[in-house]
Amino acid sequence: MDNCIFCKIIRKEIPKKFEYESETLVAFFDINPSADIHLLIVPKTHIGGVGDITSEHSVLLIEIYQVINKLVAENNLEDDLYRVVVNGGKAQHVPHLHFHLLGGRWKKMV
Ligand code: DGP
Repeated sequence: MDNCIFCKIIRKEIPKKFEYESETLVAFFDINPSADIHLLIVPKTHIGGVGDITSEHSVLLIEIYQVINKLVAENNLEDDLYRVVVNGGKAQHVPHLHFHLLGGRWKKMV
């Protein structure tokens, strides 16, 4: 998608340090963190949001949770507080499916 900010990040048109990258996914820190650790896990393929998920994405969804588990471990969150949040509808501001991994103390709602 030409004007999608996350597609631009994925295409590396906007410089961003990736904490994780595979053929299908990237993860990077949120620009406006809502918690001590606030990572975004983003599929490379443009899926608008939760409502656009189909059975074709079943493998991708498992990969997303595997990467979340990896990032939880890397950030020593197993025994700390962490949450995984996916916003939809008016709560979603970037219309490209993404998963928020929030660890440690919350500062505000995502
Ligand atoms: P949501 O409201 O669920 O769509 O969350 C979108 C999140 O994306 C929000 O927490 C801020 C973050 N975000 C938006 N633009 C950028 C960006 O250019 N870089 C980074 N790192 N995060 C961004």
